[in-house]
Amino acid sequence: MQEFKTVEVTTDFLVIGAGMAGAGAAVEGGYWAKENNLKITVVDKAAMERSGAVGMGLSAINQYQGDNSPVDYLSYVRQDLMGLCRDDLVMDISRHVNGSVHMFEGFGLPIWKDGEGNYVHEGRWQLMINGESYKAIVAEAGKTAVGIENVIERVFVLRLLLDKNDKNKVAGAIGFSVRDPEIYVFKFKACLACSGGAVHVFKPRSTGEGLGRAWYPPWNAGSSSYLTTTAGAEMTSQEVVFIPGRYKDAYGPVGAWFLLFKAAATSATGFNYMAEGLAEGGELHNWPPYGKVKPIPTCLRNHLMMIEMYQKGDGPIFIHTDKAIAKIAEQAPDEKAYKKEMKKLEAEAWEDFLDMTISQAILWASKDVFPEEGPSEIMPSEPYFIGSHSGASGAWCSGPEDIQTEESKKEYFWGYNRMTTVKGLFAAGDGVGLSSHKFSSGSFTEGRIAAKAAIKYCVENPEMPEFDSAEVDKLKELVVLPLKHYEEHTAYTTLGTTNKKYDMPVEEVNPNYITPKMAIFRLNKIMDEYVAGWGSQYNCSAITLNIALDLLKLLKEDLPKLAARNLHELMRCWENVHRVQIAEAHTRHKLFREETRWPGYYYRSDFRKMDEDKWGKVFVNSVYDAEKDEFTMLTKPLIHLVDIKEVVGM
Ligand code: SFD
Ligand code: AMP
Repeated sequence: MQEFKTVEVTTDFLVIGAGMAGAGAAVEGGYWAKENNLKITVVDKAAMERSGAVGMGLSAINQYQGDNSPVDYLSYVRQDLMGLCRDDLVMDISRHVNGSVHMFEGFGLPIWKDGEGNYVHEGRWQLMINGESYKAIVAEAGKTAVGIENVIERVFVLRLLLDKNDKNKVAGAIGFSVRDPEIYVFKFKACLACSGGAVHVFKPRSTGEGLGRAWYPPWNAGSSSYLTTTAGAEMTSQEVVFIPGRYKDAYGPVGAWFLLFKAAATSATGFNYMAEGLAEGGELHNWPPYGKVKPIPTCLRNHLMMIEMYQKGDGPIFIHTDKAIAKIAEQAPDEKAYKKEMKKLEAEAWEDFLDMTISQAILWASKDVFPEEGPSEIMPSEPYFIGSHSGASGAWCSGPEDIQTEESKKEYFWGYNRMTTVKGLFAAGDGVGLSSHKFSSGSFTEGRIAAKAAIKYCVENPEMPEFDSAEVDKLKELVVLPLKHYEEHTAYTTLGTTNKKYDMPVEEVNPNYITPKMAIFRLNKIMDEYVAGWGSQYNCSAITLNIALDLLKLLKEDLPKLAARNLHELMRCWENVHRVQIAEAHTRHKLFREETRWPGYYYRSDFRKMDEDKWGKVFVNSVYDAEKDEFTMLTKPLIHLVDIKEVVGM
């Protein structure tokens, strides 16, 4: 096996993941680090310019407050999550997010403007952008703020290292280059886990030639969650997945269609399930008070769609793009204006996907779909773990001090904003639980908030912690083990193409090792069939969840046998290790919360209703002991900072 050299990086503050939250952390942290003469380093497994969820671009900024107050935003978020969010975290982002959006514009991001120069809104909180280069623009600002020499790209961070004298404090991290035979050992006072959410834990709907296509990026493999969980940080709401309703097969987002174009969706035979769900005696009345709020919570919108598809068998669901476009164009005063408007709408329809989900535009083109002429199919996707959109999973973090009540301060504040329960370990973006609906702009904002607090932590805790070098030596061997497995055992491979070195056929089947592709298939099958994926129509029970835990245990026993043909596959191996951790945490959380709180995200078939008395005022949290490989489940109280008396009305 090729020799690996060790690269040691000593810094004050390490940002792990240079996505939207990481870029925000770089911009803000770069400033405060300079002020305090500290060093900040940013590391990403990809190239920052196009890394993370926004790599392909976006067509909207989903969180902009405008003149709305943080309480307005909180009321929306709380309702969307069926009552369960952290008021302090949500309002904290809300009060700072306008500043981030104005920064984006300053960096050069084109935001749509109307004739009077005002931003064009998609919905109440969302702004339309020409966002194909959104990530490149934001990344450039982040790189400039920290200095290009402090950005390390194409290094996968595998695990955090704890202080040898204080096991509740971070001291470093270990990773490896995905391009060169190099192991990276980072030493720092504080770090920020902002390595995105988790995709491909559940089986994707895409198969065959489209396999791997998902709404959220497949390269977000649960690293934020893995890094914080295995460092011993308390995690929250790992049971809350996000299932977006998306255009079938290419997963094009629906927001612009529902909010900007005001399209309606119906079942195959034309049943307007949203309108009928709201009407007297409709399904939404079975989920008080959240069935009656506006907008209807995301999970309930899914729930109505799922009833049509799975209970009534009246699928597929159609989104009537043609009717929506016609309704807008009809308002044109004359034939000439109508034609012009149609051209504009057609261009906007295509741009929405070309800016954000190019494959959807390609699929439309290849299937001869003309959105102005006919409807498209939409359907609920597989579940994702994403703390920044309409899910809630992530680390249990300290909130800001200044907006707590006396009661909430005892539970929600421990010294530094966005610090996890492990000293020096901060989180942001998809990595933070219960601070949902922050999207790209709010993730950037949360990265700024966390970085500022982390620099304060470095100033107030100036001593560099020490990790155990014997542990690092062991980890260094572990990191490259999959390459060793492959080299040692590849000759036993029985199927497939030819291995040039050994002149032997190679593919997946080998009695001595498991390839990353086979490992992910196995994980996906377990999660889909027993933990409420689309294959089980999103149903699970204590019985299926316990079967899953048994199967995950067996899978975990096989993970040390992962094999990698090259550095890229080495990353794929460790990504799967990260995914399996969140899969188990999720299954345990789901088992613990004995109710169906988010119908449309998942159903506990043994507890079909929301149980407000038992579960309506608590968050489900967990702590993982990496040495014992044991989870401890617990609850934390839901404390409201403000009363929102009236739901927004039907
Ligand atoms: O329409 C490691 N999102 C949308 N947000 C919006 O504001 N508007 C939209 O229009 C949005 N839509 C949307 C969105 C996402 C996607 C994929 C589509 C459409 C198709 C959501 C936002 O993108 C999302 O909320 C934020 O990007 C979250 O930010 P953050 O920082 O938590 O995650 P990231 O940007 O993916 O970055 C993660 C980074 O970590 C790196 N990484 N680095 C080192 N070691 C490891 N082990 C690592 N693991 C991961 C990644 O490379 C990446 O750089 S719509 O559908 O709602
Ligand atoms: P999406 O494209 O589904 O990710 O949605 C983008 C934004 O629009 C998010 O803020 C969603 O919560 C919101 N959204 C999408 N569809 C609807 C809808 N039918 N009603 C209200 N809000 C929606």
